[in-house]
Amino acid sequence: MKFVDEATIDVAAGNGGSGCISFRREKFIPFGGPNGGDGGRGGHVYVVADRNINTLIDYRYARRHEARNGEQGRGSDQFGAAGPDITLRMPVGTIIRNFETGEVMMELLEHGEKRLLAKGGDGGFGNLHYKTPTNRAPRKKTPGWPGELFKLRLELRVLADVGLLGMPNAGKSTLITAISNARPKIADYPFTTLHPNLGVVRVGPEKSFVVADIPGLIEGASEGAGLGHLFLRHLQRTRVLLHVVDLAPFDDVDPVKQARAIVNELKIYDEELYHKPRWVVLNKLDMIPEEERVAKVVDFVRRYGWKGPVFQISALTREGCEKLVQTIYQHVASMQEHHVETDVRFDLADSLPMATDLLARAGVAYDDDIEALVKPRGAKAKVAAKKVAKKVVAKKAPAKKVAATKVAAKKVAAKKAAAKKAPAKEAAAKKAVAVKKAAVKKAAVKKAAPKPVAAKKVAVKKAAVKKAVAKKATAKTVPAVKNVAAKKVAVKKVALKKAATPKVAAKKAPPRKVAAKKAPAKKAVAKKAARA
Ligand SMILES: Nc1nc2c(ncn2[C@@H]2O[C@H](COP(=O)(O)OP(=O)(O)OP(=O)(O)O)[C@@H](O)[C@H]2O)c(=O)[nH]1
Ligand SMILES: [Mg+2]
Repeated sequence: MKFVDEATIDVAAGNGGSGCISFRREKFIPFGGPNGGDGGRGGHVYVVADRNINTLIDYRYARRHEARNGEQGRGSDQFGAAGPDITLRMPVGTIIRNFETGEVMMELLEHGEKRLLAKGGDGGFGNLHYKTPTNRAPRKKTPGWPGELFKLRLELRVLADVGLLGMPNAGKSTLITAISNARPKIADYPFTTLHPNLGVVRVGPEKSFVVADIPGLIEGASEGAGLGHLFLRHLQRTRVLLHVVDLAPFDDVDPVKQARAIVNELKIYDEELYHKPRWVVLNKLDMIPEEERVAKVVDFVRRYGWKGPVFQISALTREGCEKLVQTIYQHVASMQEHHVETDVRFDLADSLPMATDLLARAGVAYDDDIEALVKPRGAKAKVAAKKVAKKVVAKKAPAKKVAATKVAAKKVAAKKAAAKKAPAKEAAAKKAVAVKKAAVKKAAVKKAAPKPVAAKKVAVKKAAVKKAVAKKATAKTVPAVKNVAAKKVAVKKVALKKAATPKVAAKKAPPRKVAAKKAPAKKAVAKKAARA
């Protein structure tokens, strides 16, 4: 049967029947009272989870589901009958959302779970209802209330304990066939599996768990490559993901690269899924000569930078499958018992074959640089990659430092020369003004020197210029000063030079040192100016 995991339907509960206006009319009974009955309630729409259904295909074709209206009330005290309810059967694991708002109305998680989806409207009141001692012949009735009406989006997420994840042809279907009662199609071409398959793995009497096999995932799935990434939703309710990796691919592609591509897709699709406990299952070991196996596994783990559980199996020969099944059951059962979503990768690591132990036994260390460079794309990964890139560039750094110090030295010399010119200008000015300028310079130097960051420097420059201008404005009030405009320009230039030079120098040399060197020089200049 065709597997459909999405559908949009309309459901409409029945409207209530309206009440009736009627009076008792019988021979020899004059002025018989009111006897109009109430209307009946409209039918409800229920939904029930059924484990025997595993697709939403019925809802692709039958899109509108309406319950009948309630009957109208009649005379002779007859109340209308309620409309019959209808029940929609849906697979366990269906999520029902409001189509307009996207809000989740309910999730069906257990077989037999019955929920009210749309409530039928109540029936209206007949005139019998309005009979009172003062109004013995009421001519009043009410119409029935309308039933609820929804447009719904149905989404099926299969319920399984374990999800299989991997590239096409990794051997997922072969693995589920080896360990469970599922018999999906297996073939040596990609995308053999086109929809999820569930398999029950029987570990012992009354001991079992469910595995979900989904279509293969390829790089770019989030952009629609292959079958896209929408099937990943079926892994969202699993407790553990088994990442099946083909260790002996036909086309000699790098399994590490493929594994990373899959994990990257997982991260793009859903961060929560990415953080779900994930075990690496290295498959097709029968294809590798026995003497090369350990080396190949160790190489994969080292380059992949994997530190979690790793299993080595051959789904075809069923080698290693029994151990895998037992370990999965152990962990799934412990999770069910404690009702906690523990991180099986690390918290219950004692009984798991961890990659770290594997490498420790082989005496091989993780290659951190490779790990950082090839980790899934993302903000953190980029930072890590940059760090590695810095390490590589670090070899060339000493040469740059030498060049930077040379440039810094040149700039210091230029500053000194500028400083010499500055006192000359100041000497021409009056003493009081010179003292003020020196004070302005010091203030500018203080603000420019201690801030190492380029952005801060720009701010400092502006602040220095502003302060210098402000001080000049105050200087206008000093009566002794003539040529105030010319002096202000000179002050500005000096302030700008001082603010500007530390920035350039700071880029190439440690900023604090440079600033420290410049500060005394500026003070000396200021002193000279004061003396002059
Ligand atoms: N030698 C060997 N071949 C294997 C093993 N597991 C799977 N294969 C073969 O690999 C091919 C692909 O296996 P499938 O189980 O269909 O792979 P899949 O991951 O389900 O692939 P898709 O459904 O396309 O995503 C088949 O020809 C299998 O016989 C294994 O352990 N050893
Ligand atoms: Mg398959």
